[in-house]
Amino acid sequence: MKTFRSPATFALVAVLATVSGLTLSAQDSARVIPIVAKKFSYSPSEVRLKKGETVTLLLKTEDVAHGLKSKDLQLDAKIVPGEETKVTVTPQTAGQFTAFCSTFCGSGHFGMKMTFIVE
Ligand SMILES: [Cu+2]
Repeated sequence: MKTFRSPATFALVAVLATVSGLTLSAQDSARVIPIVAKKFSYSPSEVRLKKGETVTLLLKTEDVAHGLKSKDLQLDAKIVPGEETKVTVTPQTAGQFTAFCSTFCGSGHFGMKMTFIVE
């Protein structure tokens, strides 16, 4: 179909092939879901996942240190002010799971939770 007429064209195609290869590998990496913690809730408060799909949770806090823990999802993260915490989750079971704050953060701490729905 296409013929390479000059070495320059060939070099350009080679570069483009390399760049698209990099793009492909970036697309292979996990879907990123940002979650912001703030006394005493998470935003969003509900996240939908797919069974077997690996996702990266990008966790941030707007105030004090929090945590995010769910035994069912094998999730146990610390969320520290001024930092982004990345955790990878691959749900193995469909269902609805609650994740709790695992770092004491004040009067509402024990009610601080969010829901993961695995489809
Ligand atoms: Cu807390």
